[in-house]
Amino acid sequence: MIKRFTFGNPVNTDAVVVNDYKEAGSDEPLPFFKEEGDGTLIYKMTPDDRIYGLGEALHGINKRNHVYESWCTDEPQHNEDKLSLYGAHNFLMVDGMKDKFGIFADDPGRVRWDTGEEDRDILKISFSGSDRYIYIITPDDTHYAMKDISRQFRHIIGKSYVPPLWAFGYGQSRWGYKTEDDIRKVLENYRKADIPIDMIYMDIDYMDHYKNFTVDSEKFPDMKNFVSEMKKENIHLVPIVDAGIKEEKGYEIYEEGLKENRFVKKEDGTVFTGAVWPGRSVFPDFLNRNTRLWFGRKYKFYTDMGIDGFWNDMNEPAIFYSPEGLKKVTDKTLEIQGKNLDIDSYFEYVGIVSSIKNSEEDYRRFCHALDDGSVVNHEKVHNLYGMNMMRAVSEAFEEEGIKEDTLIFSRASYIGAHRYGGIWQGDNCSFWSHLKLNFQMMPSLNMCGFIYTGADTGGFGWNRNEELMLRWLAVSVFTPLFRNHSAMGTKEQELYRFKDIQGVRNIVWLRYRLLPFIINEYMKAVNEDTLMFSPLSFCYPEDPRAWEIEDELMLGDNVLLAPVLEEHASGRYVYLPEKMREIRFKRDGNVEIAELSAGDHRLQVPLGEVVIFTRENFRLSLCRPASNVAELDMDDVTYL
Ligand code: MIG
Repeated sequence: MIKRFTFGNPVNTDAVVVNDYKEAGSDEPLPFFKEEGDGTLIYKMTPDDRIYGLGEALHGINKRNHVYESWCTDEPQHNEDKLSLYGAHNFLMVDGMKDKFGIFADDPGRVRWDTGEEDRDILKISFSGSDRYIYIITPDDTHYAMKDISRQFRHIIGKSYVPPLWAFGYGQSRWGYKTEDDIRKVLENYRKADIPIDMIYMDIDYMDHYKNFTVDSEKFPDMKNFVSEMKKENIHLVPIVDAGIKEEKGYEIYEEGLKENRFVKKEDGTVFTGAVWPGRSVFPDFLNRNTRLWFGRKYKFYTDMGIDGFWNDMNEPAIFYSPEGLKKVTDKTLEIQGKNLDIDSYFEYVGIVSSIKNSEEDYRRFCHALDDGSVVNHEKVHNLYGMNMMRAVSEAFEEEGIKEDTLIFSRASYIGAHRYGGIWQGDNCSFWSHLKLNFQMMPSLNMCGFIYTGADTGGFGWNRNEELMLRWLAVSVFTPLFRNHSAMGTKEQELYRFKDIQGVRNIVWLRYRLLPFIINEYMKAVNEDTLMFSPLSFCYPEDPRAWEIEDELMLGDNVLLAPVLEEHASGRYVYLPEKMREIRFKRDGNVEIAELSAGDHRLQVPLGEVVIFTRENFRLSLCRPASNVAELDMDDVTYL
C-alpha cells in the first residue's frame, strides 16, 4: 500500500504518473518517522536493519552507515568521500527486523540521507526546502517485502524506457575520435578482429566549436553520407548532445532562443551565462514545456541525416564557471599579485579558484519559468534539469513517431527520467574499486526505474590494463547498456588493442549469444515493474547469509552472477543459497555444466571465461553469435 503525505506547496515534478496511492489526511502523522521541527525525518533502526535504494550513489548494495546527498553533480571522482553523483534518486527501502517499508521523497531540491554515519542506529533525512510529497510504501507481500515495495514504487512512477533492439549490442566510444576516418578505422579494426559491434559513439569533437546541432565540416565533410555508409555496415553512429548552447552572435539556436525566450534567466530578467565546452553558454529552460518542444524538435538536424541514437551530457547542468565566479578569481588574483602570501592566504586563494566550478552560488543565480506561470529559483528544482532535457528529446521523438526506433540516454536524472530514456553511470575510472561499485549500483538503479543502464566498460578516466578489461567485460556482458568508453589522454582501450583477442572476442560473442535471454529479462523487468538485477537478499529473504552478500547479484529470478571483481585472482569464493547449476562459458566457445550444492564454493575463472549459476528448473536460451544485432537470429535458439 502507498500513502502520500503533502508538506507545504510542492512543485509538480512528474515523477509519479499513476495515482495508485491513498492521500493521507491533513493531520495524519507520517508513519515510522519522527519529525523534527525543520522537516527532518528520523527513523530508529535496529542493528541488523538493511537499507536499499538511492539509485545512482556510492558505496555498496546495502546503503547503511553513510551520508548521501541528492544533488545532480558533474563528479568525475567517484571516491568514497563524495556525497553525490549525476542522478538524484530519492527512493529508499528499510529491510528491518521490526519494519519493512519504502519512502520516496518527491523533492527536487537538495536532500541529505544519513543512513547511520552520525549515529549508527538513526536514519535521518534532511531537506533544504519545506515543500514536498512523501510517499510511504508498505508491503502487501511480507515475505518478499523488498521485491514487493520496489514493484509498487515502480508502478506509480510509470513504465521504464525500452530502447531499439540494436541498442542491446556492443558499442565503442572514446572522447578522442575526431574525424570520419578515425571512426572508419575503429570499425575496420573491429571487423579484422572479428568482434561484433553495433554502435560507434561520437563525442564532442564532431561539432563545430562544441555547438549543438552543428557538424565540423572539415572533420565530417558529408555527415549524412557517412551515416548511411555506416548503416550499410549495420553500425549506428551515436552523437553526444550537451545541455549548454554557445553564446555566439549568428549561431541560429542561440539567436532564436534569445528571441523566443528559451534560456534560463537571472532574477533581474537578463539571460544567465555560464561556461562549458563551447565557452560562454546559455541554458535552455527544460522545465518549461514550450522550451522542451522547441529544443526537442531541433534534433531533426540529426535524425534527418539518419542518426538514430543520442547521449545527453553535462545536464546536471555542469557549469565550469560563470562570469561572476570568474570575476571573483580575477579580482583576488589582482589583489594578491606581487604580495608575499602566507600559507593561509595561499590556501584561501586556491579555495576560491576551485570553488567556481559547479558552484552553489551559480545554481542560485538563475530561475525557471514553470508551465503554471510561476518562476522558481534553480536551487529548489536543480535535480529536474537533466531529466527534462531528456524528456524534451523523448517527447519530440514521440511526436515524430520515432521514439521506439531511437536510442537516448542521459547523464543527469531524477526519478521519472526512466520513462524517457536510459542513463549511464558517468565518469568512472579504470579502477578495480569502480568495477565493483558499478556492479553494485545496478540493482539500486533498477529499483528507481533505470533498466537501460551500464557503466563505461574498462573505465573512463585513468589507464586500463588487460586483466581489468577482461574482468570488466565479464560484468558488462550482462548490462543492457554495454559500452566501452574512455577519456582523452588515457590509454586507448578498443578491444582489438588487447593481446588476448580470443578472450575479449569470446565475451562479446557471448553477449550476442545471450541476447534472447537478456532481452527477455529486460522486458520482464519493464512489463512487470520488477528488478532485472537484484540483491540476493530480495530473492532469499529467509537466508541470513544472503543478507550480507555484496558481490553477487540475481539476474532475473533464475540466474546468479558472481563475477571476479578483484585483481590477481584466478577465481573467487561464491556463496550459493540453494543447489544450483554452474554454467561455464569457456574461452573456446564451448559450454560446460556442473551441479553444485548449496553453500560455499571456490571457483576458478580464467580470464576470458564467464561463469553463471542457474536455478534448477531454469533453461537458458542461447542463439548463435553474429557480428551485429541485425544479423542475429534470435528464434534459432538452443536451450541449456
Ligand atoms: O567534461 O564530452 O561524462 O562521457 O566523454 C567532460 C566529453 C565532458 C563528460 C562525459 C564523458 C564525455 C566527456 N564529458
